Amino acid sequence: MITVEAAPFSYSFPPDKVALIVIDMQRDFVEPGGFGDTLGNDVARLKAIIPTVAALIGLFREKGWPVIHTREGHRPDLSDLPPAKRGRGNPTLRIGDEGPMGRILIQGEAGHAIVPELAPVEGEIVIDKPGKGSFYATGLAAHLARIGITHLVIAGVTTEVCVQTTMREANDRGFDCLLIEDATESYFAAFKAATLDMIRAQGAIVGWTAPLAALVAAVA
Ligand code: C5J
Repeated sequence: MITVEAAPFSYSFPPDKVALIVIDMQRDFVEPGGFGDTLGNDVARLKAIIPTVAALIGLFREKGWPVIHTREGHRPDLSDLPPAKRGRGNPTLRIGDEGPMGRILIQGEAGHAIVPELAPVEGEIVIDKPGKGSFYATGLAAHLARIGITHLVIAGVTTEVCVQTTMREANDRGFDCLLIEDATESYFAAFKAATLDMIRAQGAIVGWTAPLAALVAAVA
């Protein structure tokens, strides 16, 4: 077992049963003109974590541990987009509309791609998901079962939406999850802080959190 100094108490994982899930590090969330921007958010906050996420991915690749990427998005015919999701909020462009990086949040468009610095390499699993959680309407659970994963290290955006939803889904399915604090970000600093608190509360009711440095120190 490898033990990480984490909160609310140390997190231990078997190195042959751990995987990294990098959630939605797509141009649509971190670059101007994408989905996050159309909703009125400051995307610069999210772009800032790219080097830390890259270092985390590098650590897993170096160790030969599985790296899984997710992408939020929809089919070009919008058949997997609930009207409630398309109608939500007051964005300048809605999901499926043509934007500067192609159609907003649509599979295959430039904005849907993972940022080049974090691009998946051959052999890494990429999960396309229509919802906020990574387990809903995807093959993620089957992939994790097939490769014998019991512990998940989690990174990506946004902390209180897709990251938190995925972590709760994973927790309910029996995975022990560690969220890397400086490898996740929200458009709202207060929401990130509150989410980290909620995850760790009541004796790690959803899971653990730790900075990347703590994980690096543990695996050294
Ligand atoms: C959002 C996400 N925030 N990836 N998606 O709509 O968190």
